Amino acid sequence: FLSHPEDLGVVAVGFSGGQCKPGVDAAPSALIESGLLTQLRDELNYKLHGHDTVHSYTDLVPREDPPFRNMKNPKAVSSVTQRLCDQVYEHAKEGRMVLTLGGDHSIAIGTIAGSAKATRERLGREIAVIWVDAHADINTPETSGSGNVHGMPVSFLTGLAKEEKPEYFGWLKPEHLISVKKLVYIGLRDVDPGEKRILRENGIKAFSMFDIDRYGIGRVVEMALAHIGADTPIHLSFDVDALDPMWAPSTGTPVRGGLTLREGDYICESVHLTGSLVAVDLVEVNPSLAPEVELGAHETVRAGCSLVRCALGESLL
Ligand code: 5AB
Ligand code: MN
Ligand code: MN
Ligand code: MN
Repeated sequence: FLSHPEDLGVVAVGFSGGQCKPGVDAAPSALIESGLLTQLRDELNYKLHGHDTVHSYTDLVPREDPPFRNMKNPKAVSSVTQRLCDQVYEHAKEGRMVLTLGGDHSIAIGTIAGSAKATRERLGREIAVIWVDAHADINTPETSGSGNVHGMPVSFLTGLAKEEKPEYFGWLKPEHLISVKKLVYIGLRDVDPGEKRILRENGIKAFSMFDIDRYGIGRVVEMALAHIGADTPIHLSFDVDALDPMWAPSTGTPVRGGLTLREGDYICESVHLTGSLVAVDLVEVNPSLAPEVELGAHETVRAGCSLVRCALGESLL
């Protein structure tokens, strides 16, 4: 689906307004400093675009941003994701693969909206989304207990949550949205009651940790790919908290009983092998959160780099 598969649009987003813990904004720099982009360039032979800037979008964060429909920092998240949507769109419409380094998971509102729109325009196709996460991130503003937008991106992207006002995600138009039929989850183990209802009522395909224990990661990925169908452009949105805290302790909402690093890498490798990948997000690395900060941050950054390299083809022999 890519007209320039060796070209990689990089969008580094130091944004943390979709949740309340500081630190996740430092992740893109930490990932880059640990050598990720150099490896992509020198070892995987990508031609990088947009890699020189880590965007913090401070100009877009308003001084006053009171809750709206229960959402925290609604104007900031809306305007940052809107800008991000344009940035991802600009890369994707050139036929480049797009890599976004977050930031908290609210940023997927922008990245997926941008790749959905570009793929519609360029190929007349709908994208599929593989959402790898401990959480479903499909709360509506009304079902959310926390008010944190990083727990809501999928509801806005599927149109299950709607808002007219442009400053509160009303900028999302039909061309930005994805179908619930082409969405599939892997790794779930901490889903809110309201989210379970939404998943059930909309028949959304989800593979939880139970399914991974039952079938093994190989069959789960096979079933996930079969669900979206061969020959469909794929956007992979990987929340590092899908991994067990043993591998990724430095993250805002860790949940025990998760994927091993190898299982995470395997998902990324398999998605790469389809040849249908058009965009990847890596989110929720927070280098300042871990029981033993220094060690935990290092391990989490290392895991994040491994996932990205696998998604971009490192394991091809
Ligand atoms: B993450 C929770 N469901 O809505 C909520 O890390 C957690 O992007 C959301 O997956 C976790 O606040 C968001 C309780
Ligand atoms: Mn080219
Ligand atoms: Mn999560
Ligand atoms: Mn998430």
